[in-house]
Amino acid sequence: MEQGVMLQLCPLSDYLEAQLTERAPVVRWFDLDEAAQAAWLATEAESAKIVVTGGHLGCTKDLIDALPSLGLIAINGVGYDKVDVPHAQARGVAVSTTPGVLTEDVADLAVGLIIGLLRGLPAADRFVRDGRWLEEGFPLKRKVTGRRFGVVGLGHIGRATADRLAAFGPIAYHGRMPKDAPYRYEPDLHALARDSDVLVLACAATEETRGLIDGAVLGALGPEGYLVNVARGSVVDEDALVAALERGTIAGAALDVFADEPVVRAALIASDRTALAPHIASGTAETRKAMADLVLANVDALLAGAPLPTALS
Ligand code: 8YV
Repeated sequence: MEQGVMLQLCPLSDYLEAQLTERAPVVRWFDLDEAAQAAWLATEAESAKIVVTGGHLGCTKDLIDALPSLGLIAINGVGYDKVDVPHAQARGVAVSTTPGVLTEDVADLAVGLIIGLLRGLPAADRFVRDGRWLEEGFPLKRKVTGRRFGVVGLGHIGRATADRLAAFGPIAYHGRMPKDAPYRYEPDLHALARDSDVLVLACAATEETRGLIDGAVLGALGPEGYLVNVARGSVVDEDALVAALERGTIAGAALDVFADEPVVRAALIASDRTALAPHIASGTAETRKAMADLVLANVDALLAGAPLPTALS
């Protein structure tokens, strides 16, 4: 395929940006304002062969439709909820992701968030920095070992999370169907929430899982229960979550993902029941390098007219 131009929709690692520019001219789409984007499309749209984007951002249907020669949307991530994949594929546009390489990091972060939330690590850090230790002791927090963990979505990330959490306490999981795993399958999400001390979200964001964690599920989790989300913000009804945190109908929540990120609701920021992270689950140098190499493998394959290594089917 003629190399064409690549549209880069969001900032990427220095390594990936440098590698992309070695392959073809790159248009930094996120640096252009709306008028500049429209002007570019009016004259250059035909030249764009590849879109490179993040899992959190995807690519709009409008942009797909505005690029007649587009051959690939290369997502630097595993989530493809922000791309209308059937629509892209119907237009002959392949969509690739970076499966496998970020599983362990996301699972590690889920465990870190659980310990951080139950032991109050964000507040403990502030406590030392603010000099309050000189005046008083840090309040007692909650024990992690012995908790009952419920995992929603036992895909690769859910399984890796469950395997780590098994060192701390009993595991049950919910999903569309039981998996070949040494953990208790719970077909009823409300029952899973009721029987869990910590409910960890690791499912894909789909129409089916949109708002899955609603007031009723949070109510079932109960005033001693904690919610941890390393999946997508859309899986949680954030109004219901804010209400549950404010009323103390759940004990707390640790969140790496948000409905409208990077905008985080003031109520989640203000709550002393939350531990918050800026969507960093795959954010290690090692994993971002491995993700970048998978993006590049797909870009190279498209340019060479070869089969794409990790395209969605
Ligand atoms: C990234 C992600 O933060 O894999 C995903 O779907 O959301 C994350 O790994 C993001 O895609 C980085 O571009």
